[in-house]
Amino acid sequence: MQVWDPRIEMMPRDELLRLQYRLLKTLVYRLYSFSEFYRRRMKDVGVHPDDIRVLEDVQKLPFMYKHDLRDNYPDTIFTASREELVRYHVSSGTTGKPTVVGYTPNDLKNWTESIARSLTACGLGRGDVIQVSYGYGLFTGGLGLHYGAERIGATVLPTSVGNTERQIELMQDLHVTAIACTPSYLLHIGEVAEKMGISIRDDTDLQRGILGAEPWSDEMRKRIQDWLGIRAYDIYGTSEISGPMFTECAEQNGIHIWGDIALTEIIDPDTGESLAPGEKGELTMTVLQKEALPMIRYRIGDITTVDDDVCACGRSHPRIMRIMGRVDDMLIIRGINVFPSQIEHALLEIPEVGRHFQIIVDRKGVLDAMLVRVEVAAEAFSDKISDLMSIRKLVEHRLKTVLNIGVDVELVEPGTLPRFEGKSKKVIDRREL
Ligand code: DLL
Repeated sequence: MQVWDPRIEMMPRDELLRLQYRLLKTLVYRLYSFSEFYRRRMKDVGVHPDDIRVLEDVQKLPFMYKHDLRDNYPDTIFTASREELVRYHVSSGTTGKPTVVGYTPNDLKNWTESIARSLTACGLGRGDVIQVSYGYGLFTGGLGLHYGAERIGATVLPTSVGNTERQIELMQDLHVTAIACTPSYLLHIGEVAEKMGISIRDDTDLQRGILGAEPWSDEMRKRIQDWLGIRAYDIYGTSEISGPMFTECAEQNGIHIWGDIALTEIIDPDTGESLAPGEKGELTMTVLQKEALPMIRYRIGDITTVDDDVCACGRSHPRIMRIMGRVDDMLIIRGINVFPSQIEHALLEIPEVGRHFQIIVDRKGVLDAMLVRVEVAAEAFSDKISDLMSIRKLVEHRLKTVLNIGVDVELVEPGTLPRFEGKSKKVIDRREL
């Protein structure tokens, strides 16, 4: 097994905790001394850097939210001067103002090192050809993976998104061994390849997928692996913490969060209290070494659990389990909480169901109504109404059992629902209109 930086990645847990404490203390002193914004924040909750005496004292520090970046648009919160910055990324800002993230040379170095460790943990290295099919540009996916892959000595094919047929030709011609893209885009690539008469499994050298930037389920992983003949690894990050940073290892059992890079907490989203390992809550991170845009107890909004045990691979850093969704993705349907990921999980367990679905939420009179549109699997598709009726009944029954509410199901032909090159949009909530 290859390990990029064994000294850090295999560090005994107590040493790692001491390192985190030292980094936290340094960060807090630096921000209190030099940043008006952070000093004010700390004073508002009555905490001084001297009060941080053990690692758990991180809980005394105030939270940060995405709106802190929006309110300080574009860069008044930065703790590095213009002369020190070497890169900006800008998030698309689906709601409200976009957020701008700045990087110093050290910020880029730490980001790249983090991805180098992660890609190595996924089994990649020299001799691999990595097709980076995340968007290049303001989005962090393309450039983040690009520099991380170069750092480990792999060969990068910087295709970015789009022009899918060409991507598939290049994948074949240049003997691509790994692809980094959203799971949705890989599904699309697989389908377009089939239309071109190419099987990714049999006619390419693809062995690994580094898939993330959107929620996906273990069932989807299984389908992708079985269909395309690859191993699919989950990759996680957000622009505010730099970009894509953390992945699973060969165990495929949780995403390693490098503890010298980020201090992870799981918070009860309602009370703000810290939760124990294994308890489900909102992921909150303190990025320990960021120079240009430090994030302290940043409430990311993603729901997950943390596993603190040393991984079977020997890496000692904590792992987060698959993201179940975002706090703000949760749909409240007739008073019941529903995460789109639960729906994906339930649907993909049914072999007659294809890989694509869409959730439409509407209001009928005073009641919420949810319609799940599902593609039937190509193998299961027939023109016989009676077959389709029984699949629909099965799907409705399964969803009712999992979600505890009745849901309308509409079966559609394979290839009908929209396909996505970047992050997918699976939920249409018409109640918002
Ligand atoms: O999506 C960074 C990234 C690029 C991650 C490439 C992975 C690969 P943002 O655009 O700021 O950054 O969006 C961050 O996307 O808070 C999650 O809600 C979601 N997300 C990212 N990775 C995953 C994942 C990039 N593996 C937001 N599983 C996050 C589930 C994910 N959700």
